[in-house]
Amino acid sequence: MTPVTRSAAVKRRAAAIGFSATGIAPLEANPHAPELERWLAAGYAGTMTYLHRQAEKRKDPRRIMPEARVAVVTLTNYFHGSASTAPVSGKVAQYAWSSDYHEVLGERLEQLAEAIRGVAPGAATRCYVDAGPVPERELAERAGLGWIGKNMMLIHPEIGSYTFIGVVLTDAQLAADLPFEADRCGTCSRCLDACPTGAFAAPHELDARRCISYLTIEHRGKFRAEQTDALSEWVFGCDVCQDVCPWNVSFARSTADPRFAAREEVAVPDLDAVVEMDEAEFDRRYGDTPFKRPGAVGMRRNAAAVLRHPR
Ligand code: B12
Ligand code: SF4
Ligand code: SF4
Repeated sequence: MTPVTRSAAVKRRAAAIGFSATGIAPLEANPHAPELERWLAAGYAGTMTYLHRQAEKRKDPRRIMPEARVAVVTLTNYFHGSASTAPVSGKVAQYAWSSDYHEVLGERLEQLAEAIRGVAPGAATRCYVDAGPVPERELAERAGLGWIGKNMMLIHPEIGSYTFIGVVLTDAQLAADLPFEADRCGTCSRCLDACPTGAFAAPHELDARRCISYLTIEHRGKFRAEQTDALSEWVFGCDVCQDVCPWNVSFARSTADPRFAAREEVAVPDLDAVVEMDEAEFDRRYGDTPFKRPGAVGMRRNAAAVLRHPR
């Protein structure tokens, strides 16, 4: 097999496993390392101190796995339709409406890694999804899967941005794709204008400390009054800067993947019940969902903040 036929076989297998799109990027120094440095120096990472610790590897992903030559990058569509959840109960970002994607995609990436070893016997492989020091959006762009929009999302021209990114790093000899070089945002600035908290300091420059997603998922401890207000009706994550993007309005299609079927108690949680929930009940109900990141303490805080917000 040649590197080209090996790559084609890996992509066919990826489609059969259920990935929406797959591309292959050569592992090279990150051309946007200076932007990452500036972003961190500005303090935009807030308390996500792991991003500082991982910076050297994000700036040069060859340091993550020195023998690796390429990243096999996958997108998985999780869109559930344009309707947001009923604000009466608090909104949840669509990526969290089903069981934890880390587990579903972790299993699928392992199957893909097995397929890579099938076409390149003895190859080393390592799988990542939203974990580890992997610059996932950067690699997806270099694998030809789309461009990084002004809202910092990786946007696929036929699928939109409601996608998870999953990566397999490998030393297998696979032919790489061309990077996606076009910037299809043009003069549009809808995402920047629509952000309810004004979290974008500039295009491609998100001050995470002001982002509802950060506040509801990553922030630990109590909210200050202005943070409580910032949440508005969002109890977990936020989709505003994706909802308004014309590429999603035109191209995003609902997923039919049964592993990402929406679960009502996650998509439309009963906030009064969440506020009252003890750890055991929270684990029983939400232990296998993305809510486990902020945990019972964080979700009780978020729910209380949304309930305080006048509707
Ligand atoms: C930390 C983090 C967050 C933080 C910070 C977000 C941010 N914008 O950086 C918070 C908690 C706020 C967050 C929120 C969300 N996140 Co998040 N997050 C991450 C994580 C773990 C690291 C991202 C990171 O390193 N940020 C630092 C910035 C500086 O780096 P970067 O995002 O890679 O950006 C690069 C480019 O923007 C480029 N760049 C900089 N300037 C310029 C200029 C131009 C012109 C260009 C082209 C590029 C460019 O350089 C940067 C550094 O390489 C990744 C997973 C991962 N391992 O990468 C998921 C990830 C980015 N998140 C994801 C998701 C789904 C979300 C949310 C949509 C969830 C939600 N609905 O609430 C929101 C979206 C908010 C937004 N508009 O970005 C997905 C994105 C999928 C996609 N299609 O893009 C990822 C990839 C996880 C995954 N595996 O699916 N997230
Ligand atoms: S996720 Fe929401 S709060 Fe965060 S940048 Fe996008 S629109 Fe703003
Ligand atoms: S809303 Fe407009 S500017 Fe923002 S990411 Fe989409 S196309 Fe780009």
